[in-house]
Amino acid sequence: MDIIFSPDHALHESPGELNSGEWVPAFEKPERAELILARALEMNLGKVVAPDSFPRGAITRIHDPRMVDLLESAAAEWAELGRPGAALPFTFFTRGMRRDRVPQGLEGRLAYFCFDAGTPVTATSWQAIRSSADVALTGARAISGGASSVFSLCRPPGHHAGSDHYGGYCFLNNAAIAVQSLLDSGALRVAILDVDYHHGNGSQQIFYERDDVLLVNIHATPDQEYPYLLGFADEPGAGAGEGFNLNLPLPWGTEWPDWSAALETGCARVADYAPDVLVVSLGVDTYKHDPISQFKLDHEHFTRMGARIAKLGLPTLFVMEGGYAVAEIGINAVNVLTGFEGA
Ligand code: Q9C
Ligand code: ZN
Repeated sequence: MDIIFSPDHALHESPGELNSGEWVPAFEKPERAELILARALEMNLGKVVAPDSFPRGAITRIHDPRMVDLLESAAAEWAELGRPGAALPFTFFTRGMRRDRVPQGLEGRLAYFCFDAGTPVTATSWQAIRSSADVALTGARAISGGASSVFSLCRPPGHHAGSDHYGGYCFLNNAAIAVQSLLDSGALRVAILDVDYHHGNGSQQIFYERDDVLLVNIHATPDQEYPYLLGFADEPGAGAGEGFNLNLPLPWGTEWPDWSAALETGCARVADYAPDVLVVSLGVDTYKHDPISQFKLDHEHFTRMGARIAKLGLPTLFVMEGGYAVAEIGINAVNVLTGFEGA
């Protein structure tokens, strides 16, 4: 399968993050994408294709234009205020606070649109953020044009970003933007299978009231794990979307037998939905040695994951999300793709 990739991803590099109360090197780093690309080439997965540039309108089909504006200008505004480093909020929403008006100042807009302290906007981040969305959109265009499978090697990742909030190393929801473009190009129903270790809260919020997108999420239970405040089993969708959101939360320590049972449940739901296209939010932070995660999958399980997904027999767009065991990220991510192709 073709690999959509842009070297522009490297323009986003987090200066570090808070982890367990300490300032540490960022887990989400440029090396991740480079090592996945290197492994894909080593395994002859396919040819590398540069992304096309898509109009901003493809992004604002999903995201609040005010948030998109903020992502584009935050770093420059931050510098103008004489602040060092990257643009980060200091405060966040909680119960009882205003949600109906966006504050004027930069700090206030960051508080309004950003939901965690791990997602800094640096001077060159926007170009990487935009190119990551273009990588997803280029993959979607190839699928709409008849390709049976494509790998959009997105970085930064996207599934934590909602229509009007960003966080979790994610700025724009690349998978959701791709899904919308597939629908706008003629698909009637699209399913998202999110196998990242963390719940894809952004994707869920975006599609929660829609029946043209089925979202199946397999992830660590929010009782124990980030993003904590969404992703429980009792979130079936709402309104027209009721029955089109399926959360399959699992406890810390989950190994392949329980994880693959959830995959079976999720795949059965996808098959029942009979979508025109499947989009896989491909996180490999379920790996047993991931530094911020608590599942126990091993290399071979990623191959089996890909093979099970292939059995659905659907045109499939893989969109890269998380995975932080950097030395082995290439093996794990590409095992899913070769498992898919070998099935
Ligand atoms: N400082 C994705 O996998 N919490 N995002 C990390 C350590 C944020 C993960 C805790 C995890 C976000 C795309
Ligand atoms: Zn993750």
